[in-house]
Amino acid sequence: MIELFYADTPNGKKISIMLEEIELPYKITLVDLKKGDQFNSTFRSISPFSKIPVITDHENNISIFESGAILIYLAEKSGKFYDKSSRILINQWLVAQVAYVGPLLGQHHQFHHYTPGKSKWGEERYFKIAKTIYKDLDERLEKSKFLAGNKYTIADIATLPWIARHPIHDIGLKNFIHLSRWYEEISKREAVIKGFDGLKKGEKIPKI
Ligand SMILES: N[C@@H](CCC(=O)N[C@@H](CS)C(=O)NCC(=O)O)C(=O)O
Repeated sequence: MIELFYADTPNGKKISIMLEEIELPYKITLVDLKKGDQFNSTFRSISPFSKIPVITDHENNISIFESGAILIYLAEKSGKFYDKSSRILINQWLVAQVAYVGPLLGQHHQFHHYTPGKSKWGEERYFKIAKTIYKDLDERLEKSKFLAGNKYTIADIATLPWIARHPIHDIGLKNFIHLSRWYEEISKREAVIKGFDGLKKGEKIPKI
Protein backbone atom coordinates (compact mmCIF):
# COMPACT_ATOMS: atom_id res chain seq x y z
CA MET A 1 0.00 0.00 0.00
CA ILE A 2 1.28 3.45 -0.95
CA GLU A 3 0.28 6.37 1.24
CA LEU A 4 0.18 9.69 -0.59
CA PHE A 5 0.48 12.83 1.52
CA TYR A 6 -1.57 15.14 -0.62
CA ALA A 7 -3.01 18.59 -1.06
CA ASP A 8 -5.14 19.42 -4.06
CA THR A 9 -2.54 21.33 -6.09
CA PRO A 10 -0.80 20.63 -9.42
CA ASN A 11 2.12 18.98 -7.60
CA GLY A 12 -0.25 16.78 -5.62
CA LYS A 13 -2.23 15.85 -8.73
CA LYS A 14 0.89 14.60 -10.54
CA ILE A 15 1.15 11.78 -8.05
CA SER A 16 -2.54 10.93 -7.76
CA ILE A 17 -2.58 10.67 -11.59
CA MET A 18 0.51 8.42 -11.58
CA LEU A 19 -0.97 6.16 -8.89
CA GLU A 20 -4.15 5.77 -10.95
CA GLU A 21 -2.07 5.06 -14.06
CA ILE A 22 -0.01 2.30 -12.47
CA GLU A 23 -2.97 0.79 -10.61
CA LEU A 24 -1.15 0.17 -7.33
CA PRO A 25 -3.28 0.26 -4.18
CA TYR A 26 -2.96 3.62 -2.46
CA LYS A 27 -4.57 5.83 0.09
CA ILE A 28 -4.54 9.60 0.35
CA THR A 29 -3.67 11.41 3.57
CA LEU A 30 -4.63 15.06 3.34
CA VAL A 31 -2.15 17.72 4.38
CA ASP A 32 -4.06 20.93 5.03
CA LEU A 33 -1.63 23.59 3.79
CA LYS A 34 -3.88 26.46 4.91
CA LYS A 35 -3.89 25.14 8.47
CA GLY A 36 -0.10 24.59 8.36
CA ASP A 37 -0.11 20.78 8.65
CA GLN A 38 3.03 20.76 6.50
CA PHE A 39 5.01 22.29 9.37
CA ASN A 40 4.24 19.67 12.00
CA SER A 41 7.25 17.66 13.11
CA THR A 42 5.90 14.26 12.02
CA PHE A 43 5.34 15.50 8.48
CA ARG A 44 8.69 17.34 8.45
CA SER A 45 10.44 14.08 9.30
CA ILE A 46 9.49 12.83 5.81
CA SER A 47 9.43 16.22 4.05
CA PRO A 48 12.42 18.37 4.99
CA PHE A 49 11.15 21.42 3.05
CA SER A 50 7.59 21.09 4.46
CA LYS A 51 6.04 20.48 1.03
CA ILE A 52 3.62 18.02 -0.49
CA PRO A 53 3.68 15.62 -2.26
CA VAL A 54 5.35 12.85 -0.28
CA ILE A 55 4.71 9.12 -0.45
CA THR A 56 5.33 6.34 2.02
CA ASP A 57 5.60 2.90 0.49
CA HIS A 58 4.50 0.73 3.41
CA GLU A 59 5.59 -2.40 1.60
CA ASN A 60 9.24 -1.54 2.22
CA ASN A 61 8.82 1.30 4.72
CA ILE A 62 10.38 4.05 2.62
CA SER A 63 9.26 7.68 2.28
CA ILE A 64 10.06 9.87 -0.71
CA PHE A 65 9.67 13.63 -1.11
CA GLU A 66 9.89 15.77 -4.32
CA SER A 67 7.40 15.00 -7.07
CA GLY A 68 10.05 14.14 -9.68
CA ALA A 69 11.74 11.64 -7.35
CA ILE A 70 8.36 10.14 -6.48
CA LEU A 71 7.41 9.74 -10.15
CA ILE A 72 10.72 8.02 -10.89
CA TYR A 73 10.28 5.71 -7.88
CA LEU A 74 6.75 4.73 -8.89
CA ALA A 75 7.75 4.31 -12.53
CA GLU A 76 10.61 2.01 -11.59
CA LYS A 77 8.44 0.07 -9.13
CA SER A 78 5.68 -0.47 -11.69
CA GLY A 79 7.83 -0.69 -14.80
CA LYS A 80 5.61 1.89 -16.52
CA PHE A 81 6.07 5.26 -18.27
CA TYR A 82 9.88 5.34 -17.89
CA ASP A 83 11.37 3.13 -20.60
CA LYS A 84 15.02 2.37 -19.95
CA SER A 85 15.94 3.20 -23.55
CA SER A 86 14.46 6.73 -23.29
CA ARG A 87 15.56 7.69 -19.80
CA ILE A 88 18.00 10.43 -20.79
CA LEU A 89 15.22 12.16 -22.74
CA ILE A 90 12.53 11.56 -20.11
CA ASN A 91 14.81 12.85 -17.32
CA GLN A 92 15.37 16.12 -19.18
CA TRP A 93 11.68 16.84 -19.68
CA LEU A 94 10.85 15.72 -16.16
CA VAL A 95 13.54 17.88 -14.55
CA ALA A 96 12.55 20.82 -16.80
CA GLN A 97 9.04 20.50 -15.39
CA VAL A 98 10.02 20.35 -11.72
CA ALA A 99 12.77 22.96 -11.95
CA TYR A 100 11.33 25.40 -14.48
CA VAL A 101 7.80 24.91 -15.85
CA GLY A 102 6.14 24.33 -12.46
CA PRO A 103 7.93 26.95 -10.35
CA LEU A 104 7.68 29.69 -12.99
CA LEU A 105 4.02 29.05 -13.82
CA GLY A 106 3.53 29.02 -10.04
CA GLN A 107 4.95 32.56 -9.82
CA HIS A 108 2.60 33.59 -12.63
CA HIS A 109 -0.33 32.21 -10.59
CA GLN A 110 0.79 34.25 -7.59
CA PHE A 111 1.29 37.60 -9.30
CA HIS A 112 -1.37 37.45 -12.02
CA HIS A 113 -4.15 35.52 -10.35
CA TYR A 114 -3.84 35.62 -6.56
CA THR A 115 -2.34 39.07 -5.90
CA PRO A 116 -3.03 41.29 -8.93
CA GLY A 117 -2.08 44.92 -8.34
CA LYS A 118 0.62 44.11 -5.75
CA SER A 119 3.56 44.20 -8.14
CA LYS A 120 3.36 45.36 -11.74
CA TRP A 121 6.95 44.20 -12.20
CA GLY A 122 6.14 40.69 -10.94
CA GLU A 123 2.97 40.46 -13.01
CA GLU A 124 4.74 41.49 -16.22
CA ARG A 125 7.82 39.38 -15.63
CA TYR A 126 6.00 36.11 -14.93
CA PHE A 127 3.29 36.66 -17.57
CA LYS A 128 6.06 36.96 -20.15
CA ILE A 129 7.83 33.85 -18.86
CA ALA A 130 4.56 31.87 -18.76
CA LYS A 131 3.84 32.78 -22.41
CA THR A 132 7.36 31.68 -23.35
CA ILE A 133 6.80 28.35 -21.59
CA TYR A 134 3.60 27.80 -23.61
CA LYS A 135 5.45 28.68 -26.82
CA ASP A 136 8.42 26.43 -26.06
CA LEU A 137 6.21 23.47 -25.09
CA ASP A 138 4.17 24.04 -28.25
CA GLU A 139 7.33 23.96 -30.36
CA ARG A 140 8.45 20.75 -28.72
CA LEU A 141 5.06 19.11 -29.27
CA GLU A 142 5.05 20.13 -32.91
CA LYS A 143 8.02 17.80 -33.36
CA SER A 144 7.17 15.12 -30.84
CA LYS A 145 3.91 13.31 -29.98
CA PHE A 146 4.66 13.47 -26.24
CA LEU A 147 7.26 15.52 -24.39
CA ALA A 148 9.90 12.80 -24.35
CA GLY A 149 9.16 11.17 -27.69
CA ASN A 150 6.49 8.90 -29.11
CA LYS A 151 5.40 7.46 -25.79
CA TYR A 152 3.44 8.92 -22.88
CA THR A 153 5.82 9.13 -19.90
CA ILE A 154 6.20 10.53 -16.39
CA ALA A 155 7.32 13.81 -18.00
CA ASP A 156 3.82 14.23 -19.46
CA ILE A 157 2.21 13.24 -16.16
CA ALA A 158 4.29 15.89 -14.36
CA THR A 159 3.40 18.64 -16.83
CA LEU A 160 -0.33 18.06 -17.43
CA PRO A 161 -1.64 19.40 -14.07
CA TRP A 162 0.26 22.66 -14.59
CA ILE A 163 -1.17 23.27 -18.05
CA ALA A 164 -4.57 22.36 -16.59
CA ARG A 165 -4.36 25.69 -14.78
CA HIS A 166 -4.68 27.37 -18.20
CA PRO A 167 -7.95 29.18 -17.34
CA ILE A 168 -6.11 31.27 -14.74
CA HIS A 169 -3.07 31.80 -16.95
CA ASP A 170 -5.04 33.96 -19.43
CA ILE A 171 -2.66 33.01 -22.23
CA GLY A 172 -5.14 31.26 -24.51
CA LEU A 173 -4.18 27.59 -24.68
CA LYS A 174 -6.23 27.15 -27.88
CA ASN A 175 -3.75 29.38 -29.73
CA PHE A 176 -1.03 26.80 -29.16
CA ILE A 177 -2.25 24.03 -31.39
CA HIS A 178 0.35 21.37 -30.62
CA LEU A 179 0.20 21.93 -26.87
CA SER A 180 -3.62 21.82 -27.15
CA ARG A 181 -3.50 18.54 -29.10
CA TRP A 182 -1.26 17.00 -26.40
CA TYR A 183 -3.44 18.37 -23.58
CA GLU A 184 -6.67 17.07 -25.10
CA GLU A 185 -5.23 13.65 -25.78
CA ILE A 186 -3.88 13.16 -22.26
CA SER A 187 -6.99 14.64 -20.63
CA LYS A 188 -9.06 11.82 -22.16
CA ARG A 189 -7.15 9.08 -20.33
CA GLU A 190 -9.31 7.40 -17.73
CA ALA A 191 -6.52 7.35 -15.11
CA VAL A 192 -5.79 11.04 -15.67
CA ILE A 193 -9.47 11.93 -15.24
CA LYS A 194 -9.62 9.88 -12.01
CA GLY A 195 -6.28 11.03 -10.61
CA PHE A 196 -6.97 14.70 -11.38
CA ASP A 197 -9.96 14.45 -9.07
CA GLY A 198 -7.67 13.55 -6.16
CA LEU A 199 -10.21 14.53 -3.49
CA LYS A 200 -13.00 12.64 -5.28
CA LYS A 201 -15.22 15.70 -5.35
CA GLY A 202 -16.05 15.45 -9.03
CA GLU A 203 -13.41 17.94 -10.18
CA LYS A 204 -13.07 17.97 -13.97
CA ILE A 205 -10.00 18.72 -16.06
CA PRO A 206 -10.59 22.20 -17.53
CA LYS A 207 -11.49 22.10 -21.22
CA ILE A 208 -9.69 24.28 -23.75
N1 LIG B 1 9.64 20.90 -5.84
C1 LIG B 1 8.52 20.38 -5.10
C2 LIG B 1 7.50 21.47 -4.95
C3 LIG B 1 6.41 21.07 -3.99
C4 LIG B 1 5.55 22.25 -3.59
O1 LIG B 1 5.84 23.41 -3.90
N2 LIG B 1 4.46 21.96 -2.88
C5 LIG B 1 3.57 22.99 -2.42
C6 LIG B 1 2.15 22.72 -2.89
S1 LIG B 1 2.05 22.64 -4.65
C7 LIG B 1 3.55 22.99 -0.90
O2 LIG B 1 3.58 21.95 -0.28
N3 LIG B 1 3.47 24.19 -0.31
C8 LIG B 1 3.36 24.34 1.11
C9 LIG B 1 4.18 25.47 1.64
O3 LIG B 1 4.99 26.03 0.87
O4 LIG B 1 4.03 25.80 2.82
C10 LIG B 1 7.93 19.17 -5.84
O5 LIG B 1 7.96 19.16 -7.08
O6 LIG B 1 7.46 18.23 -5.17
